[in-house]
Amino acid sequence: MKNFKLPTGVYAITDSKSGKNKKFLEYCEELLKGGAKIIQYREKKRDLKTLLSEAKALRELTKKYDAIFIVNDYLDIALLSDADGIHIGQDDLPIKDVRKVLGNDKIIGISTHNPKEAQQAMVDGADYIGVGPIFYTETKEDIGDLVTLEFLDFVDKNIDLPYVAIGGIKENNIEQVLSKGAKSICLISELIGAKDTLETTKRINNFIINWYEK
Ligand code: 3NM
Repeated sequence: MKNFKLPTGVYAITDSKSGKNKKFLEYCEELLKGGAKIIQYREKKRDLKTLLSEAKALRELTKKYDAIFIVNDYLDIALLSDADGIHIGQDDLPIKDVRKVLGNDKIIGISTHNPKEAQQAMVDGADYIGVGPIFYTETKEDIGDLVTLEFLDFVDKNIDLPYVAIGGIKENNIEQVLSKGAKSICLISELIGAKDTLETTKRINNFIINWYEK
């Protein structure tokens, strides 16, 4: 997508594990009410029919809140749910092929973990990149080495693409991430695992926005 910009603030990602007993659409609505302007549907252990029906339901909800809707990994689910785009990993289909299927009006994001991957994402025509894991996290399995704030600093200074900082980011360490210039910040367990997802999202989202309006 031409000139795509990630919204400044919380980049929300769904995660039933962090949500424990919370109902999927209820916590998604709290994330959106709390101010998240982008939400990624990311569930690893679901059959395809459930993935599609949840993705379609979240597509409808995001329309109500005027938020961007991204699907993790599944190209078929992204197409069938009319998502705004897809987020893929390094081991997924190549960006050039995904672009052939989705066209130029959709958003393609890719997770990156080192300068080479970030530079390659630019060459391949990604619309944004994920930068992580910055800190230790138990939310994602097989996370690999932490990229630390050093890689975030590199991306901010050298990569001409919007990026989302991710991995182990909490209310008590978010300033370290903001200090590097990150404007789009993903917190999964901190928000979905919070007692009050709506209030926590609102507080953190406003904190990020205010940081850049200072
Ligand atoms: N991707 P939390 S880290 C989904 O580094 C995901 O690419 C990562 O969850 C990456 O905010 C991660 O609970 C999990 O730490 C982030």
